[in-house]
Amino acid sequence: MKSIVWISRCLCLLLLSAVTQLHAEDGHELWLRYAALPKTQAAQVATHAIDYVFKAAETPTTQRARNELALGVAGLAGKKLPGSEQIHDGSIVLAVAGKYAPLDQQALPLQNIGNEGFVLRAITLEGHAVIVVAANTDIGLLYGVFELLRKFQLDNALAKLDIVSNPKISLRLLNHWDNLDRKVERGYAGQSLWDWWRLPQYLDARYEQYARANASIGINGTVLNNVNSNARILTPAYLEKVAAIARIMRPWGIKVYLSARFSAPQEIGGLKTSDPLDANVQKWWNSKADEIYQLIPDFGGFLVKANSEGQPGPNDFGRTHADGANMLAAALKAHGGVVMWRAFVYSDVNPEDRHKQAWSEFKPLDGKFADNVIVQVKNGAIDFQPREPFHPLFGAMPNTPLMMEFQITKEYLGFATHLVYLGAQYEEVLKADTYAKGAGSLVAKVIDGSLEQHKLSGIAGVANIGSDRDWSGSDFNQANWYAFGRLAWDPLASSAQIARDWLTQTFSSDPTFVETATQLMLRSREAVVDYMTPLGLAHIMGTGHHYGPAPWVSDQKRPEWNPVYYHRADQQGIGFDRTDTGSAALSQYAAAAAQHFADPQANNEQYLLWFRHVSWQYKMHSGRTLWEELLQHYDHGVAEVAAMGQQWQTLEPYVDAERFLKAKEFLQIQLNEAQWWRDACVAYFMSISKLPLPKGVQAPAYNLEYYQALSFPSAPG
Ligand code: BDP
Repeated sequence: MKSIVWISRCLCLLLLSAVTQLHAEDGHELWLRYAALPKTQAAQVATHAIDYVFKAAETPTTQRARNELALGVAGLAGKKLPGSEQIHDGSIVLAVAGKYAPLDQQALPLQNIGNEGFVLRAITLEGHAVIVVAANTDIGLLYGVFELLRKFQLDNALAKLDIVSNPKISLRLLNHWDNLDRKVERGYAGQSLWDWWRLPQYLDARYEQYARANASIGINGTVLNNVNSNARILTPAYLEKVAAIARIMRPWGIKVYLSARFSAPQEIGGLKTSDPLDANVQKWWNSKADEIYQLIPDFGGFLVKANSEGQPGPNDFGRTHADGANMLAAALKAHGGVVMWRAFVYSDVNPEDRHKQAWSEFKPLDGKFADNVIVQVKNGAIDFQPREPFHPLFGAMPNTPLMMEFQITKEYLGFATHLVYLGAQYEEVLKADTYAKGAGSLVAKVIDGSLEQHKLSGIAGVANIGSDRDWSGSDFNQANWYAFGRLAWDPLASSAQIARDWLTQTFSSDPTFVETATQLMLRSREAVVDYMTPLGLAHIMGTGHHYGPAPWVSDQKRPEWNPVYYHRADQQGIGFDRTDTGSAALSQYAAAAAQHFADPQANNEQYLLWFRHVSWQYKMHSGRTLWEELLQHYDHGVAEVAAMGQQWQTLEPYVDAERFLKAKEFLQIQLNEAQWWRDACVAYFMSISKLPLPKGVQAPAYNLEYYQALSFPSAPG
């Protein structure tokens, strides 16, 4: 009997270890693997992490900070951190201000770091060489621990550690476009993480893992449901489920928010109207807010998509966006909640250039929003294209706090399979100069509130997270989630450095690996621009699913849903004239920004066809004609993807087999599809320009009709 038990135990263990191995490197651990460091680095960490001394009140958050520290040091340096009362050389001192007098005498700059910041410093304390992690709050301490663990992996100068850090932006949020049936709009990583059906009784372990991953990069809020929202999320049964998620998020410093459907008073409240000036409607929202805060005392607030793409909104009742936003803001005000009101609006009955419509609608409302409203603006005026000039509303509404909306999920950038590092795109937008108050009025300064001294500031990323084991549909997509969080914390950080950090934490700290893979990631952004939409082209993708090239589409009901609306190619030339001879969208920018975008002398051809309509024979700075240049960019994009594939191939010795192979195969898909984009666009533009291909330029693999006939009825997202 005994031996049977013994044998079955061994079998179980074997099975378990096989399973562990199977899942060992499938991307599930994200950048929090804490894999063993190389010997010398591990030894360094071990000397700086003999034990830890805890000088803070015990809270669910500090518990998590301590666990994380122990977990990290165990993984990285193979060392158990015992935790002790006494300080020694090599102690890590975790302290919250006011809890440990000797540390308070050290004059750490705690008064400058607010509620979420931290100080990490190697100092001598009570005669011992220690590293302190100090903060004003337990959440600051948790962030400090994550940063310390990052430094253990990245830094060789631990004895000189000296970091004072606090987030520049106060609301750092993910936006989930997740529906209640678990479909994710524009999601390519499986189903929604939120298992509404089984909530609140069943709490998937992934909720906590999700919260931990977000906390590790400083994200402090999450909007759980789609902006194309279902009013049911506001019913009591669903609010219970939301409250259950909020309880898991709370210790990690993450607040929960909801997308609110503007017509909810009619749809679930039994009212005849949702007019924001109607007293009964106001009463309904007030009591809805009270009900929510009863369940979720730290509820963050509402995100609203109104009067956009068929969603209900205040315009339906003859009211403005400010009327709508302020009504919701009033309901949340007493509870400390905010309204994030989206500026992504355009209308099919408005003949004005789509680029101009949000500005025209929102600029006149500047200063008319309540003080707990923040207007959420997409990075560009059209829609998350591979490259867009920054949205003209940035810098144009000085009296209203504006927050940034980036897309992390790659709706227009090859979905989950293409390797496109978006950190580079985010950085380009954040560091763009609006010139609103002269040179240096960067978009980053608009959204961190510093340009106009706004207290409320925010940034949101449309999440790429789903139920896939690797969370984001590919390992490299995790980098976009990570980069978003890091840039939300510090919008002027370098995306190249962030890529290095991510690679080190996610794959390997080997310098050859990190340098090569960083180059690969950095070139990926320009590659996608080149093989999809070079020289300022935009929105020439397939209808509905938004995958693959379809510059020929011209049969959609709304003019601005047709790619031909955007490229305006004819036999003479190509591009959207947004100068004064065209739609004059350029005039929505400060003069110096406009000059940067569209002055031929400014030598900025990245945006040429976005702002100008030019002849196919237009002379580019290279000396080539526009036609030749366009072809050159398409070919370059494809060649870049081929080169990325080759670069990845050289990295095989540094990466575990499972993740190596997945990235390799995805890069092959990307190469095939880059070629498809190039060939289809070249075939189409040839048919319009009637120009031959210059010598040496390869003809598309198939004729135009072939590409036009492709269809994708079951595309994901
Ligand atoms: C577009 C997406 C659509 C979203 C919309 C939005 O195609 O699915 O609902 O943006 O942001 O890019 O509201």
